[in-house]
Amino acid sequence: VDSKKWVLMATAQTPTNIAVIKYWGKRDETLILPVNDSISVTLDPSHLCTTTTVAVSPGFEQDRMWLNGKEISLSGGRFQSCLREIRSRACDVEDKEKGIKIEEKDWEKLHVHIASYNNFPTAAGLASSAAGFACLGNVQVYLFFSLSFIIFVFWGCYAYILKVHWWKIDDDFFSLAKLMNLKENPSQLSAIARQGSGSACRSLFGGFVKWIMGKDENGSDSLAVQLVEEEHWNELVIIIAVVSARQKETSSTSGMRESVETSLLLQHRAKEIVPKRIVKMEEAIKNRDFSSFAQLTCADSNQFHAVCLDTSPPIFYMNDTSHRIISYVEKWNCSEGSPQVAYTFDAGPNAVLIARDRQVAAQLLRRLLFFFPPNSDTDLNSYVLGDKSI
Ligand code: 2P0
Repeated sequence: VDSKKWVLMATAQTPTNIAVIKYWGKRDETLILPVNDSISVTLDPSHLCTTTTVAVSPGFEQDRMWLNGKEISLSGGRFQSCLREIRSRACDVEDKEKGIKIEEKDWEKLHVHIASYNNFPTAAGLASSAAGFACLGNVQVYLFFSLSFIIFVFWGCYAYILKVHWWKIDDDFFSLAKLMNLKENPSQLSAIARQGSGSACRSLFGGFVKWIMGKDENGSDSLAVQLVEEEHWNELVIIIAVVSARQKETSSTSGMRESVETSLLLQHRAKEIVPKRIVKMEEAIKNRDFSSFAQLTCADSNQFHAVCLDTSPPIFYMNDTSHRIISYVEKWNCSEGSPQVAYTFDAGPNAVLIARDRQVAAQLLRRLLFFFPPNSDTDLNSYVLGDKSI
């Protein structure tokens, strides 16, 4: 590598995932090893995703990163460990046409520039969430691989975002891994993503994904696997209702640390409840058994929030509106005689609602708009995504 004139770039789109059996609690904080297995569904990146371009050039003097156009610090340990892991696996890259050759040993010396944008609708306030993406540890990782979590920008009304297609993952997904010509398979890459942010490892596959907690102390077997192929259960529709105008007060990382330290319910859940639930959930997904799927999803969300309440001091992620949505869905399911909609809430008040099919989703959307009308100053069209599919 002798010329300072070239820049090599790779771009990737990275989706988010929503857990139906939650990850909450680490047994190793540095390696990010969880206390239980978890299962998630990967969302369609055309609706909610981050597009990341990674560039490398001998002309770059340091690693730098921009999030939605604003430069952010890369000093965090998580970022550095991911970069180290990726660099150590980087392979030769050659572009004969342009006369560029980067050998394995060169990657140690080359710095990267990373630019990342999210595709949340700006008018909805969702895209202006650079500040709302408070946990830069997460952000840094998902820029590379995937992401765990999208922390929505909150405002005092609802946004409905519909997902109707399962996303199929391909090689373009891994921007940095691609740039550095990594040979690892997605499961092996997931173990690197995990070290940046736990739930990020589940976004390396489409469809339903399980993060196996693993047993090794070094974390080598704590990785993600795809449970069923992307098209397996494509009748499901996911609607995300953005509920609150406030940013969450307790980050997931510190919240789960406090729960591990203080909640007896967490210990019981990790040992006695989740292992059985994981088996049942895998069965429900395999058989496309919506009743069982919905029952397990709702129960696990409720237990995760019960663990938060069992933490000292207690952590409140849901708000009154979240509770009203739960009551509403429970009543609806009860009146139909079998579940039509599953709900799940992560470390925040926003509702993730999973409808059994498109008819139910259309009904759900109408009912949400009726019972939880958006603020009058909201332009609904600006944040209803994917509604044409319903
Ligand atoms: C999950 N959450 O399974 C659960 C449910 C939040 C509630 O994974 O510390 O941002 O970076 O590993 O991945 C959020 O945790 O935390 C999370 P770190 P992460 O999706």
